[in-house]
Amino acid sequence: MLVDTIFALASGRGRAAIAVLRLSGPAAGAALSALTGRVPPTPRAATLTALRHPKTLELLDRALVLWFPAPHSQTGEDLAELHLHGGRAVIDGVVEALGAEPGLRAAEPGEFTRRAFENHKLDLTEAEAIADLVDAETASQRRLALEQHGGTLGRLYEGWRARLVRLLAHIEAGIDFPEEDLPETLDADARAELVRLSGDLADHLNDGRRGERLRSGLSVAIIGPPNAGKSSLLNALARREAAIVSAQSGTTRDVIEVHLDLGGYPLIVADTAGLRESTDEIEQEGIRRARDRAAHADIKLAIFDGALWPHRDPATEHLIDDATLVVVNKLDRHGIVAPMVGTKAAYAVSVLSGAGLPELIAGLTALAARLADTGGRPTLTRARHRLALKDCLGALRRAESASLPELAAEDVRLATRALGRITGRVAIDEVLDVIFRDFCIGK
Ligand SMILES: Nc1nc2c(ncn2[C@@H]2O[C@H](COP(=O)(O)OP(=O)(O)OP(=O)(O)O)[C@@H](O)[C@H]2O)c(=O)[nH]1
Ligand SMILES: [Mg+2]
Repeated sequence: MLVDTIFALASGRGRAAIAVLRLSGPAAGAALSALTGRVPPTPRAATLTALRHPKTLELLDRALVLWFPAPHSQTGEDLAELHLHGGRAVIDGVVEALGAEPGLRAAEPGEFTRRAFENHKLDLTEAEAIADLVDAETASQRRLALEQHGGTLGRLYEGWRARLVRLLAHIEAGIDFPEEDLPETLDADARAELVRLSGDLADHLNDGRRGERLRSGLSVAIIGPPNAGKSSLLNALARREAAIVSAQSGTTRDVIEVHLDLGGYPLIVADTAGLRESTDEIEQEGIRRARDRAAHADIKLAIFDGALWPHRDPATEHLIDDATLVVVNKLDRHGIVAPMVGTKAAYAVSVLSGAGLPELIAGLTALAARLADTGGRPTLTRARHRLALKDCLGALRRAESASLPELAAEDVRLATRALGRITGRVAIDEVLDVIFRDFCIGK
């Protein structure tokens, strides 16, 4: 099969000191020679060289060139990196020249990483980790992506898959070589291993969605009655005037979101409309959205208007649960230092003066850590992993209760395939398309 040679800008668009362009494939060396007018430079060494248009010989840039001959490259193919000066005209000139070379074309999204996967340089969990690393906005997301990139998750799943393959061989040996009488059920060893494996999987699945939460950001909903200071709190957390604040109740109608990095945890904080009975159609819709946010949030900040203390809005109080931090605002007006709401200790704050806010932020960070800290254990980070693991566990549970060893063997085979879908160690073209489609070009 003839493989195209692909090229793409690996660094971001826009003016920069340096722009990195990568080429990968069998014609990479020839294209490099055409641009530099010489044989490819010493492998894996930085070489400063002039780049000229192969046809017009016009000088395009003086660039640093790196040459990685196959198979010792990121993609496993011949690969070259051009470290250009990061100006538009420089990049355009080189891209135009490369596009005119035989066998070269612009890369599709994710194509470099896909080639690395197809050449067994990494498994699918590691490929996904590259996308996550590029998207990581906080330290904890970076840590999670780096662990997965290092192969911890892939190794865990491959370890389980290897155990399943051994178990399958064991069961099938019993079927193919029965002594005298055909075995009616699984032997005790096989059964014990099945139970151990499904226990391990169930533990891993029962992780409170930590990895997925960390990867996508924890959702926080600020809820409360009108005028309690929800928008003021959002602005204080965001340190900017993201939402309109006014003494008029019913100011906020729509959901307003800000992204925050709190102690390394990614938070998506939403300010919502004040909860109250309303006849205004727009406000009613806002309140419906507020309730919807509250229902789906990982964390709720229930904020009460301390100026009305001890009155507390029953609609807000009703929504308090384990993942709720209760806040009584306007401490400057009520002066109660340790308010209780039901059985819950509330944070007394004044968003206006800033009093009590450090304690509230510390509490919020601690709760985020409790919900998203993976404790360094390999943690699934995507719904794709979870689905495959659930399929695998389902098949193992069926195998445990199978009436015949033949049926158990078939279920174990299905379980093995389900795990293989995660790391990509089985034929799974349709899964590949879905994963690499989400990459951006040049990765
Ligand atoms: N005294 C005092 N006033 C505050 C404090 N925090 C907010 N306010 C005032 O309370 C009023 C309402 O604040 P908002 O932040 O708009 O309240 P909200 O909960 O978003 O209100 P709605 O959007 O109408 O639901 C404004 O006039 C704020 O300036 C505080 O800590 N102390
Ligand atoms: Mg508001």
